[in-house]
Amino acid sequence: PTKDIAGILKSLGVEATNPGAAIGGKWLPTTGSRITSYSPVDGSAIAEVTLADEAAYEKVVHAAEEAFKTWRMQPAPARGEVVRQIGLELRKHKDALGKLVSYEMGKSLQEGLGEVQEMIDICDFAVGLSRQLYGLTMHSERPAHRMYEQWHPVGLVGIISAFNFPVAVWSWNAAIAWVCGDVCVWKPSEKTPLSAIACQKIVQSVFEANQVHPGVCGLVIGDAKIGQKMADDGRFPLISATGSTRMGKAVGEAVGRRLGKTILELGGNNAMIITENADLNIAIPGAVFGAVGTAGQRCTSTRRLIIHDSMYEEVKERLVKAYGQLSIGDPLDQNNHVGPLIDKDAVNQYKQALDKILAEGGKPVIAGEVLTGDQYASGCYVKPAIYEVQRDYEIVCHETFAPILYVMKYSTIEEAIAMQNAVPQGLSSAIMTTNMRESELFLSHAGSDCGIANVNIGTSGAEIGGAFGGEKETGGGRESGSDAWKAYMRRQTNTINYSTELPLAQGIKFEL
Ligand code: UN1
Repeated sequence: PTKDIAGILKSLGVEATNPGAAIGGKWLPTTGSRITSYSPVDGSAIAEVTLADEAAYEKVVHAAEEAFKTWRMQPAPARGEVVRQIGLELRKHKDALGKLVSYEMGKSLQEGLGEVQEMIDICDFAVGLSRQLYGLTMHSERPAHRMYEQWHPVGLVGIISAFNFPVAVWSWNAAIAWVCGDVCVWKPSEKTPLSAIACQKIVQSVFEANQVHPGVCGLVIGDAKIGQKMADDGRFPLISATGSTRMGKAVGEAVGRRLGKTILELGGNNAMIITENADLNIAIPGAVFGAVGTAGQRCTSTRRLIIHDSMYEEVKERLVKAYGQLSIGDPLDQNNHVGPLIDKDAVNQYKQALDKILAEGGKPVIAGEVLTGDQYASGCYVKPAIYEVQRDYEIVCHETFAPILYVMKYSTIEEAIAMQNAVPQGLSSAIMTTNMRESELFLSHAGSDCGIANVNIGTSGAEIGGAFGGEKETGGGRESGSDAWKAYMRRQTNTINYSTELPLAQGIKFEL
């Protein structure tokens, strides 16, 4: 299935060697180091990218500043129309882009296509939103005064995204930011640069057809240093960063020092509670997809199962049976359920985590191992593992970006919720129950402390219509649907006096 990769790259306009910086469709020559994007699927070199250097970065940021002056004056629905056309263009390229994402990142083809579908969906959402950037009107306490609020674009939005959703997370930010009147500079993960280049080309064709200033969509491919530069750069009023908690703390600190705004969407350590009232025909597939989907490399992946005593042995047995049916291999082959990890560094982290689990006293239910053999020649394939652990192990409180599932027991629902909350991260959570008292407690103020709390569905696979993000070390930011758009705009309160007097608020008298 990956044999047609040359054709896929060609149809998306990705060359053998690509500059790593662009202002719309203008690709900038750079003198940065040259990197090769290797596929974790089969270890092949796909294409090369020259990383953005300082001069290219400056040009992209400068073009964004220029572009903002005209883009912000376009009516929001006109900006929405451009985003609508991007959605149409993405539909045309869904198959090729989905395959490239799958081949470059290693997720299953279904998930690669699903990711492009998320991009299409967020474009549709943003088009409607472009006519709904509502502010409130308030009644003034002063006679013949009108008071209302309006939302203006913030300006340059820096988007830092991770390898695991190499295209969708960018689109959640960019599509919303654009209808809000902002301009974007994107620093994708240097582990998935080609998927980013393909997106830049898709957008550019629409921009050119609509005479949009190319600076509205900037791209700088680089390492953490470029991300840090953006975080320090006062020309970006807003930085939206998705990735590890370690990265988010560095970005948050830098942006905070200059009192800029951030949207941080960082690590998760997502648990599913399986109660004595769970329907296991839903719970088991939900847990398995959550734990092994994307090879455990979603920030929403299920990492912990908190299981009622009375169900514990049965759940374990059914998990072992389900894991026994998983086929691991080329993610573009639709018969496989689990693809590779992103690279060998990730494999090392997986191995280190397994050592740590055992050192802390964890017991294998299904022991993890790195897979070898012809079809695993890239060295990036690992076996999805399950370990019995105690809730307070250090490794259990840490997000390992790999298919490792921890199982543990509880006896009361209050205890289960406390266990679910007893980690530093707060992204996603789920309860499997048919009992209304349990599910309502889980969703109450005394329940899950996460940004996402689900009943009878897994922890991953959120829809774009809701606000996406989480609390605590997950960073507190919200992207995508609901009113997440407000973070991309600045609020202005306006009071207008249409009388011939100058009454003061709070009844203050000031007479000359
Ligand atoms: C991420 O892993 O950074 O809910 C995003 C999900 C996806 C998004 C995950 N819609 O699993």
